[in-house]
Amino acid sequence: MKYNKEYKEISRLIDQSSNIIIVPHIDPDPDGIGSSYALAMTLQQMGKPCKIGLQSELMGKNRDLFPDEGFITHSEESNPPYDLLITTDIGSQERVGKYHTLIDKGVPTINLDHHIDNQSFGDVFIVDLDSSSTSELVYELIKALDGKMNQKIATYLYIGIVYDTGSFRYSLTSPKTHRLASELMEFTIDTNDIYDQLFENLTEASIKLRSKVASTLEMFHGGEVALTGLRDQFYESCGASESDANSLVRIGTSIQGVEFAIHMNEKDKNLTKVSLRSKGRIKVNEIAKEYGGGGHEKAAGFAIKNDFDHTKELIIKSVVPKYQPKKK
Ligand SMILES: [Mn+2]
Repeated sequence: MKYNKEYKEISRLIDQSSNIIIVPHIDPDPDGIGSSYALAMTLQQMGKPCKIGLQSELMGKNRDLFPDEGFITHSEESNPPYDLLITTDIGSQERVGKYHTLIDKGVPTINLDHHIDNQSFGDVFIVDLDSSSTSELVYELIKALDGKMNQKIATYLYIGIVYDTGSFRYSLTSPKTHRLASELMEFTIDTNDIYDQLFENLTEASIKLRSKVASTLEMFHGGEVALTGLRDQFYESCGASESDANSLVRIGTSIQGVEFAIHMNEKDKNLTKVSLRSKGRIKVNEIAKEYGGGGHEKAAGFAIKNDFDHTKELIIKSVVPKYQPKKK
């Protein structure tokens, strides 16, 4: 198996621990929470006391999809103290939030993720860029740990996979993703209800945010390249949070004739994230690499340590021209 060494090390850390905390990222999405719920239930079945550490209460669809199973906490403190931290779906370390004090104190840390910008922190990490979701990766970990699958665990993993793959549409959806999903479906999952709750149940804020981002659209190369941007101030004006800001790069890719979509995300005054999507005419991972990022031929990203306007200038001057238009 691909991660045999890591599985062994993870198993050893779990054996040694007596109070585990699992932490998904700030403003967690259904993949972060689903994978955490599935792992927490598995560890509890193995007789390991286990909590899931959140920064705030679950809201909106997350609250509907993830009922209180008794393991949510909002504190990094515990008696006895936590002696193992497992982060799920967290690409960058600052998104560990207040639970980072555990890392600072030297609590052993396992990092399970599939983001291209993962800083590979932690004592053991599985950062699998080919995984459709952290839930897919956690499913394989549960199998490796000889955990027992049940209807609830299967449901939570299925939610994470369906969410992160946009219901099996995005390019990281692999034959393996479908195989796992079919195995999970053997546990009688209400797939239709999950789909509705995830995708037909948008918040007003997310629609407003989408329309704000759509209004930033600029086209280049005769309509083959689309550029959109999410400004930090949009959140406040739309009453939105990061959990409302999903798949915004797809505004560009969904436009007829677009071959190359670029989406900028203003993180703060000195950091702008850039997502790139290609329909195949341009390899976006090669561009991302030039700027210290990474990814796949059709989906990649990087971050620029500069403000939004300067990043936009750079994109228009240096990234857009890399595309060779079909028609001239
Ligand atoms: Mn994810």
